[in-house]
Amino acid sequence: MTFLAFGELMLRLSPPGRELLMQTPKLDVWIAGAEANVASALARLGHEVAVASAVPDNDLGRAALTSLRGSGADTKGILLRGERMGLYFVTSGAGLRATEVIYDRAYSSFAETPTEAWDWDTLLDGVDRLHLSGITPALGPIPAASAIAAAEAAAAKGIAISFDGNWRGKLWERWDSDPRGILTQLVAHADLMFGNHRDIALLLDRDFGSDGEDRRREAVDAAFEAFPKLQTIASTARHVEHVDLHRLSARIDTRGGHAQTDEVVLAGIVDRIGGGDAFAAGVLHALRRGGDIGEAARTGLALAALKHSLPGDASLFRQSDIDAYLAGGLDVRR
Ligand code: KDG
Repeated sequence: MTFLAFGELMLRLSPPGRELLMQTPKLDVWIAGAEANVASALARLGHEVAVASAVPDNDLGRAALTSLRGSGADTKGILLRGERMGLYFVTSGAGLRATEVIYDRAYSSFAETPTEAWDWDTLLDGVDRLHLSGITPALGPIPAASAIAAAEAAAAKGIAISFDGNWRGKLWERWDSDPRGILTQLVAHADLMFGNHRDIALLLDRDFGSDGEDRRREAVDAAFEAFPKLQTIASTARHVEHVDLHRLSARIDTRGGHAQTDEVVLAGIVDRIGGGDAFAAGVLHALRRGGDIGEAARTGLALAALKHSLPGDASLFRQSDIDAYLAGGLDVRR
């Protein structure tokens, strides 16, 4: 195994089309969870990747495992335990109504798994990159301790760690949490972070003002100073013109330079959820192929842009789709 993603494997329930939860008679079901989304996207791009998670030993858990296996990801590190699958509901926006997320994941199998149940020696065997995000520690003190234990175990073995900020205020607010105190312990072990100047502001308790290239560089320089292991910080900038019309660009900063893509216009968006995970997967994919940060930024942006064309959380794309996207031309491919 090369990549290991640790996080909650979830079910996402969405009213079809633009319906509201309180109006719809049916729900579409998708497999979700930010870290699992990254893992399945990487697996579809041909990488060896495993997921460490926990699901209940019932048909919901088994359906999630079957779906994840379908992507090519290894699910041996997924514990069958506990009572419930973590759920979340997404109501797609329309017109001037924004997309809305409701979490229903308290007491899930993953959130209730004790820290000592994760056997990091076995889970990390053969792994050369552990992928974590800020969602696991937001779930409560036990998942937070587990994420820190995972990062410490990986660091002790010399395994590289990527960390996606994935700020989820609704989750941190549910308990007496200390996001900065916890997240800094994770970032301290990471060589690669996905996050923008707002994520960095939270980590460093500093205000870097609003968007802008100078602000961004000031923030990343401060992050590089605070976290000596950190070598690369990748992020997207999104401008929402309308729920169906966004502009997206990508940027990667290293200690010695940066790469910035042009902005792409995402018109007719089908589903934006999972775009950040697709970006992370695209960056990890390009770097693993030996690409430089320019290629990584373009590939991450391509995968993120392509994800917006699909319903559900997952990125189902192959290298040939990325190549076709980067070559431009939107006419029928025959
Ligand atoms: O990036 C998509 C995730 O937000 C989604 O899969 C659910 O993991 C999830 C979360 O906590 O928001």
